[in-house]
Amino acid sequence: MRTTVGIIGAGPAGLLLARLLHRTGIDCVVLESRTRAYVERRQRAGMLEQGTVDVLRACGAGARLDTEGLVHQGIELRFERERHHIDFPGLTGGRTVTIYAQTEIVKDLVALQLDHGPPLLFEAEAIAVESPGSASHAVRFVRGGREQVLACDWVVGCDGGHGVARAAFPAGTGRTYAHEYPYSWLGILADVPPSCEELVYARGAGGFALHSMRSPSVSRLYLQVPNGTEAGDWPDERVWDELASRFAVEGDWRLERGPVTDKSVTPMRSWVHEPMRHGRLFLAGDAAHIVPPTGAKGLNLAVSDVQLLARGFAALHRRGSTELLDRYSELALERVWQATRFSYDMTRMLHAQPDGDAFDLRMQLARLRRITASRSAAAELAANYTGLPLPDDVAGPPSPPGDQ
Ligand code: FAS
Ligand code: PHB
Repeated sequence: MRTTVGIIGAGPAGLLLARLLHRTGIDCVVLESRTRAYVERRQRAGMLEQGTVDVLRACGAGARLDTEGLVHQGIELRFERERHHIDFPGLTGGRTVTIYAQTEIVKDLVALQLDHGPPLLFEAEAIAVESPGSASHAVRFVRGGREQVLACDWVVGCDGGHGVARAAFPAGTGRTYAHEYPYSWLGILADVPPSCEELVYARGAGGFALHSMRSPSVSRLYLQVPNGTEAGDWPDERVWDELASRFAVEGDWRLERGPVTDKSVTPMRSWVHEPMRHGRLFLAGDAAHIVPPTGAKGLNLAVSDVQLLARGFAALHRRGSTELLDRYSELALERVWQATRFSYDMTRMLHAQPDGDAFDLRMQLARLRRITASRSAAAELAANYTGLPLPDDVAGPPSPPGDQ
């Protein structure tokens, strides 16, 4: 097989990149190791920045998002039994966020691609990226028990936190920065209407809790738990009891309980690989960076990476200019480090530190009080949460040559 851009991974990064390249008239092929059913039901993110909504709409993947997405005007911070609303449009000049599950984004992009997009091969596991520094590449992959080769001019590793693309960086050409958090998240999906209009981030006496949702009838909730926790250690009633105590406030707010349909534990880490390019091999999304989900940045960073990359390929395709591709790693890492910092700050501010003492808690409460009392501090949180704008000259998807 031969193509221009070989893409490894059909998560949000790989699928959106294929969509944007296709609309620009650039050939590509996506290799995905899992089945379609698996990638379409893998529970992950749910909070979309304004910029993510804009690019999905602009590339023709916004129909269901527009009808089923839940647009939110802010979030609630909850601590010391008090409720504090952070008004995003008021603090950012009109920006909002949208709840629309990553599973649904993946379903929308897979359907578009299989309908009239470039090749998307499921159960095709990439095993190696060859000669990343040379003028032409090969991705060796296994499908149907047979080893095959995808020859391509460029390779983009959108293969997540445990992918193979990164391994193709010759020794000494890459460097990683990492921070492990001394706690994890236990997440549940429950068939019960959400007990709040918008997301609630709580620093309860027992630690962090988050009330999110997937639809008017499905709630998504998270609890801070010690590392090493198994989902089986937490029977449903124990989860609901602990959530209720961490969300407890003055007044008559009540946490509605219901059947738990999914329960999983996610470790928390911040991790960045630099650079995000070696020769004709690029990394995008979780293949290059992982953030704790407290700032809701994982999916959104993956989207902004491929927006930058698609613009770079469009400039090469149209004007023969590699200028934007040459700036990709620098521009993407600028955003990655800001999102990594914001996610770190949110995580440190809202989670009980296992080795923490009364002073640590006082520091967290003082930080929360500053944000809920000062317009400028609240505006800083709102700006980061709704998504820092991309540099003007690369904002938005590349416009298609003609509507496709
Ligand atoms: P993905 O990991 O989504 O996709 C990579 C794809 O590459 C996968 O489909 C994988 O099967 C495929 N692949 C891997 N190796 C391959 C190979 N050798 N050959 C072919 N294909 C290969 N973010 C939030 O904002 N909120 C959350 O609540 C949240 N929860 C999360 C929970 C978990 C368990 C994880 C891991 C992440 C979570 N995230 C969350 C972050 C998440 O949303 C990621 O940022 C997002 O999935 C990144 O998208 P991709 O970069 O496309 O990587
Ligand atoms: C989610 O809805 O899954 C979600 C939302 C916001 C976060 C993390 C997860 O910060």
